[in-house]
Amino acid sequence: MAVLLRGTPAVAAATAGPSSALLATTFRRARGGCGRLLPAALRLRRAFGARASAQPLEVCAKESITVPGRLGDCPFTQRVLLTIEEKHLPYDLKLVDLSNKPDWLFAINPEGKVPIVKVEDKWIADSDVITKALEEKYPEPPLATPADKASIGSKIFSTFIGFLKSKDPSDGTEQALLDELTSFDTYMKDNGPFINGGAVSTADLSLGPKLYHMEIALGHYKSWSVPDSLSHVKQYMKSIFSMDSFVKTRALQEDVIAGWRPKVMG
Ligand SMILES: N[C@@H](CCC(=O)N[C@@H](CS)C(=O)NCC(=O)O)C(=O)O
Repeated sequence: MAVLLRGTPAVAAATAGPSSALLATTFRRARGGCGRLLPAALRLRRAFGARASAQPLEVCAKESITVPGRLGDCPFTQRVLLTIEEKHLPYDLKLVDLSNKPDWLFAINPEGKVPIVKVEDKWIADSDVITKALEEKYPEPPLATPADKASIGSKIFSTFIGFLKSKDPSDGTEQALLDELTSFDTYMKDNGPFINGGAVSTADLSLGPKLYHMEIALGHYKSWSVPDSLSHVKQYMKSIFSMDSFVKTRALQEDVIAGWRPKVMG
């Protein structure tokens, strides 16, 4: 089963709590600003961008397992949605029940995974490939992270999963995660507030959802949280998690918890 969500722009999601963000009314992103006065160059760029993307992008995404008709808990999908939101592009979400995958899903992605986005009449799978394609087709505002910084923080997700799945408190998985977070903390102290300095870029949009999953899953399953000594990591998470685009596209905590359960139990 799939649920197609189209709707009018809504500002409610930016201020609403986690349980009401991205419900079935809010999926077409407003273009341009919100009544703010923009510099001429930015107005032109946005006007051009809006023309280039008159048709909403179609995005296939995981459906919530706790609230039908709502966006689910896939960090790769959130990364893609954050990119689309930060580029001010309109989009329609097609929610897919991953526990009962429809045939059409395999027709557009034989792997049967989401996210999948239709760019120039072609379905593209995998968040890496999708975000690169979006950057090429919609270069404004530029979001690419320079190559020498693109892998900053990239081992945090795998070490988080290792620790989450671990049943032996002395197997070193917690320390492996702490080592990655400590190295990220040192980097952010010298280079922040974002990975590429002052402006958010693709590396942040990829890492942010993964840190969100880490916080919720480790908090729930291991009563663990990022140590206060890693203050730059904590500040970074706070900044990313409070971005309007993040609030609008984040998963419900219940979905994140339910989504990781098989890995914890397995
Ligand atoms: N490398 C892919 C991973 C996508 C992925 O694993 N998606 C999960 C949901 S978060 C999925 O569709 N799982 C369905 C399945 O594995 O059958 C990406 O970056 O887009």
